[in-house]
Amino acid sequence: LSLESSLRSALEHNEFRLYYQPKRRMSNGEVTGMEALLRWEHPELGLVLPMQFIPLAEENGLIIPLGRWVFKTACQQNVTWQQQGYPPLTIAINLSARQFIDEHLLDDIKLALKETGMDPRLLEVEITESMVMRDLQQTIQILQSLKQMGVRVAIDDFGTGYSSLSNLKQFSVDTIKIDGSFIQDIVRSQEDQGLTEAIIAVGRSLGLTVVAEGVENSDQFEFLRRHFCDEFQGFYGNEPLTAEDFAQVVWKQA
Ligand code: G
Ligand code: G
Ligand code: MN
Ligand code: NA
Repeated sequence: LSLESSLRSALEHNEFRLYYQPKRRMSNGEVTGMEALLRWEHPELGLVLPMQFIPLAEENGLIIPLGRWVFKTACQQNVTWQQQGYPPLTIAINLSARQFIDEHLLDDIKLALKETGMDPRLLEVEITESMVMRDLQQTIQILQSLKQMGVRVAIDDFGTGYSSLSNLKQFSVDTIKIDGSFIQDIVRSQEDQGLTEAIIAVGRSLGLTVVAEGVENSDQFEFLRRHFCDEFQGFYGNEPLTAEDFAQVVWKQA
């Protein structure tokens, strides 16, 4: 049975899961929010990562109903945690290209917010640089509508695409996330150090929150902290966690 044919029935069979990775403030380690990361619990293959099925889901269109499931599940989890008395944290969801240009995107997000009663200001959507550069006028419209709804916007994998600084200013985004590929060798590579410092400077001058992704060790963390990166995400903080583990690890520790 091919991955593609079992992917089609995975949604009906309730095989998708969301994991939640904390984002932490560099200055004090406080959790500021989380990113929802999709996983497929395949009955035979076990946990399948998005890289193996998102491109397929984009091709066959399943990404649209799957995306709706992600919006709804993430919003519901956010509300549930607050009903359980945990502090309000932002939750970020990833959009892929086909979702971003889908004519029903805004309605789908509005519906998820309405059905769950989630505060829109706690929702952030992550889009990549390459997605925003396709059609600038359309991008500006979509981002303005999200802003009007109160939803935050992050540019994901920042530094790997080609958005110009003037575009970034026009988009009125809230956050840029430095791609993990810059962080990986940051301790040894002067080039990656320079690029990372430049991205942080861009973010600061535009008044954006700058988040470093893929931070795995204390040397990487220290470099970023010394250079005034705002927040970080990565195994050095936490790996992506199930909802149950998130509550245990983040709120109930010591
Ligand atoms: O969790 P992981 O590092 O394997 O994610 C790999 C890629 O999959 C990332 O680029 C991420 O943006 C994407 N991704 C993760 N969850 C979702 C999701 O719910 N929807 C979409 N469209 N992409 C996702
Ligand atoms: O493209 P995007 O940033 O949405 O994807 C984030 C991906 O990075 C997720 O698949 C997540 O599982 C993965 N990830 C999270 N923390 C780390 C880390 O510290 N190191 C590495 N290599 N990957 C990470
Ligand atoms: Mn992301
Ligand atoms: Na990324």
